[in-house]
Amino acid sequence: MEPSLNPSDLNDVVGVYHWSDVNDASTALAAARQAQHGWGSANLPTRSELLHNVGDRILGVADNLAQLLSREQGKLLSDALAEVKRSAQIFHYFAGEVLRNNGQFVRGLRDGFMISVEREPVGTVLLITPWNFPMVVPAWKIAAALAFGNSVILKPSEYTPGIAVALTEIIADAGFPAGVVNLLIGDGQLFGQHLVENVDAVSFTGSTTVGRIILGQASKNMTKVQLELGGKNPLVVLDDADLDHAVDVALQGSILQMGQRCTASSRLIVTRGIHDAFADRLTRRVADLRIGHALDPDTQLGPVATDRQLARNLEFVTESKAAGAELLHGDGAVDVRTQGYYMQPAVFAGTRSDMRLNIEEVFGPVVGIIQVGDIDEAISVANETDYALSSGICTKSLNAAERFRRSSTAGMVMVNAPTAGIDYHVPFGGKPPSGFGGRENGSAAQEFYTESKVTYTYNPQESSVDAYQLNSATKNDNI
Ligand code: UN1
Repeated sequence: MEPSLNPSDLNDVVGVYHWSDVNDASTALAAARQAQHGWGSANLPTRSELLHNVGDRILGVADNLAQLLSREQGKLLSDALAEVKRSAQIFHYFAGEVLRNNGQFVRGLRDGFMISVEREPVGTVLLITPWNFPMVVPAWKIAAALAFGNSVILKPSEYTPGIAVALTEIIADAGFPAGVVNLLIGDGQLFGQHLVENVDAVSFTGSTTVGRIILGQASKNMTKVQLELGGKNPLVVLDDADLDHAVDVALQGSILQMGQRCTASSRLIVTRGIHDAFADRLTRRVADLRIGHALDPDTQLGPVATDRQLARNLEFVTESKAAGAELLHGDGAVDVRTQGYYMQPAVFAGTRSDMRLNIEEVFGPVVGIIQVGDIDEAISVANETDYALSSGICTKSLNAAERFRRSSTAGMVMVNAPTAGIDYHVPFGGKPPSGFGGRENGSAAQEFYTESKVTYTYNPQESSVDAYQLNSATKNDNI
């Protein structure tokens, strides 16, 4: 049994949870396997209604879920409520996708042949989810997996078990058959490999380091894998940008939600003409943020979610100072009444691409400004990264935005908008090593959660042509 503490107030025990072991994992696997067949062939309107029902139930208890999410993860109550509501919308969206899982029916190349292409469930899928969005990431993986007829084993971050318990209880109460959705809590190192090798597919959101390990394990039995990994997302601000708007975008993308997003804007690349005004205004906005308990309605910046993450963030601050970056804000003490994982957000100027701050994903409110001469240099610096998740540009020039869009190596490009924040009805994700194995959400979800079954049907009674011959010009003796 492990206690889960509130990052805003370490005296507040949010819950005490049983951590699963390898026996629990085997039980979950057997249950999921047994339930999958029935679920995969369940009546489509029933399947759709159940998913819709989950969305409705989430909305019915949205305030309670938001409280729990905020207490467990440390995000502001308003952000938590937005995440809960979006999770409900995602269940509603995928309820519709159940009925849009259309195949194709086409004429074959040989006369008398008809071919159907249908999408079948992959089978039993393992969903491994992070602590930064502990409701919406499980929601979009579970909803998609279920919509297309799979059974599910959810393994949420050990830092956020409570919201996963709440979500899976809602799913159970909505009327899903037993075994269709299973939950394992705790240290994935104890049972993760066993599951990865024995399920049909794994969808993982987390660090690139762990993603690589999962990919290695999956190779044994060729388990289908989808990985949504780290980022080092550039936000370019050009001289002609609307200054207030650009500062807003940078603040949203890099500091708010404590920078705890894989899509966070973590390199601010700013051209010379606007640089000083931008750095000055951003610093003032950051310095004005009220840091405090996430449930306090006056708070604008809550705590970091975990002790490990706090230590990592502070290490980046110390090291960047030592490396010669200029700390514009972030050295002061934090005055909060409760004891929690609080820190001042840090903004550095005078940083370079070769500094660790601009190379590794921090996952915290620590951001560096890189000054550049013009758009050409901005584009090349933006692409000076191993990651390829999201990128952004602030400019009034359509031409500059279009050039940036075409040259960016990232999987997603935001124009005059934060690199973070996504829509669930379009594909989401990056290129390796930020993503692997296909995108999530929108039309991409069906690709991952189904396999195609192609059936060729020949009717000899209806065709006078030899079935084993292609039509004249393309006749191929090997067929
Ligand atoms: C969102 O922006 O609402 O950390 C979710 C991230 C993604 C989730 C984004 N894994 O940015």
